[in-house]
Amino acid sequence: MQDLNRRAFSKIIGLSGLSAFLPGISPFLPDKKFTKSDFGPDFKWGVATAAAQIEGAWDVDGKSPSVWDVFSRKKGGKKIKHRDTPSVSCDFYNRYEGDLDLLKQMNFDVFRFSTAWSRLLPEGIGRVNEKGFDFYDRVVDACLERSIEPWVTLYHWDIPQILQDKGGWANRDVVSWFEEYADKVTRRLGDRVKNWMVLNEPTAFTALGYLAGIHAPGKISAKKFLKSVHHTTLVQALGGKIIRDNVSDANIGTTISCSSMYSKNDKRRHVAAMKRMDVLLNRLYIEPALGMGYPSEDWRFLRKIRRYMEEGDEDKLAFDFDFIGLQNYTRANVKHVLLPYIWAIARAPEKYGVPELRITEMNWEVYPEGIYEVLKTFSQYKNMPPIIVTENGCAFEDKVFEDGHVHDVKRKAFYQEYIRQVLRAKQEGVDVRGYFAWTLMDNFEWAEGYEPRFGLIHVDFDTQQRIIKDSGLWFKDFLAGND
Ligand code: GCO
Repeated sequence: MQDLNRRAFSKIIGLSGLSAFLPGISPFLPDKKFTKSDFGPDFKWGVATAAAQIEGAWDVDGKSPSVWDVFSRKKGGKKIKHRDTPSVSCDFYNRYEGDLDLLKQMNFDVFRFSTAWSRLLPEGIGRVNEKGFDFYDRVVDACLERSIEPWVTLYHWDIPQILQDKGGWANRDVVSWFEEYADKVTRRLGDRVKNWMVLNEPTAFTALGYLAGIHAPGKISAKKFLKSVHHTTLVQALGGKIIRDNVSDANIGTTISCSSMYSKNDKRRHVAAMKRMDVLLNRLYIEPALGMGYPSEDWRFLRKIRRYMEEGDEDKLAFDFDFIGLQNYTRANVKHVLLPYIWAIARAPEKYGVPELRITEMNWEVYPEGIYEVLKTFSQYKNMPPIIVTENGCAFEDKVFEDGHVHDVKRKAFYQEYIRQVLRAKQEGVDVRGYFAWTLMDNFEWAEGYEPRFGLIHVDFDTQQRIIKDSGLWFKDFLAGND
């Protein structure tokens, strides 16, 4: 497990509760035309980003190091591809106005971004860094001036290192640390920001950070993993309550990564492995939030979480969210392996015959039906709130052509086909109310550094020059109603 990188782990992670066996290969290119108006006038179209991936300015204006600033420098930087760090990244901290202009040029009306805890409360708790708050005030105002709705994620994986030094998510105190942070951010921005997400993909930062050890803080410990899961689940619900208390007319959600699930074949051990993986990838955070408790019947290891629960905790896991953000990239084809705790791994797409054309830079299969499948599956939960697709996108190698453009044919086709599948789910009655592309511009892709490019905008990291890619130009036309 230790030497798995995220691309490899994404074969484990990445992926929703449908069990089926390898179906035929789906067409990559769309076979039916659709338009923006098919989604209705109130459907939200946005792009998503995260502070640690775009801002840079890692030590500027009073910001303290986040867990990613430190993790990316550990062991001479060898935890991150090409020893990249998030120090400068897209320099969004200084360039946000121009970047929001580009977002507007592509005709999006939502900008999803996260606030960096270590910029706002450099000691994690206590003292407030006014310069940090000024920055987010300016970003929010710059959105509103351009008629862009700001959608804010409170936590996108970047806990202050100072709190990590005290155990981070594995220390129960994180619940009160987060409470203070969330309270301060929502009081300050809540007069102008009405759309909030508590957490980004908790499975990723708990499992990759504490079980696989490939993301910050890079630990491998079952105990720490289970504790971090429980504390994160408490925070997920508590964060919702804080927003409800502090922000009038708030639209409150949280985001969950999800993938449709397949097993290698119908042998019992592979099907059981797929069910465990389904718990980890899809069910672990949504079910407690919906008042169903932890899904430990299909992954018995989770029963140990009881050891870390205090009296009354059971009643603190649920929250009545206004929406759930689902984030989908690929599917999981799972088999049983001798990997402790989970005893399962998602197979590399080439192992089950996926052609190269349909495999992204992250080694993820392009599987558009998967987004339809997860939307259908999640919508079957009792009491499931409306859904927003808060992330969907892909990394392919890009180049700037002689004509100065980035002709990213595969990315454009990817978006067309996935969005068509979102429409299919919507037309079959799934209450999906928005779609946010991942992501605005090429950025720091965690342990993969700057190599995989996910942006609708190409960034030259030497000059900070931006070019809207053909995929971004397609959105521009589509969202103008011209395509
Ligand atoms: C996630 C994160 C993003 C990633 C994106 C591509 O979903 O993992 O929200 O930060 O960059 O998913 O891997």
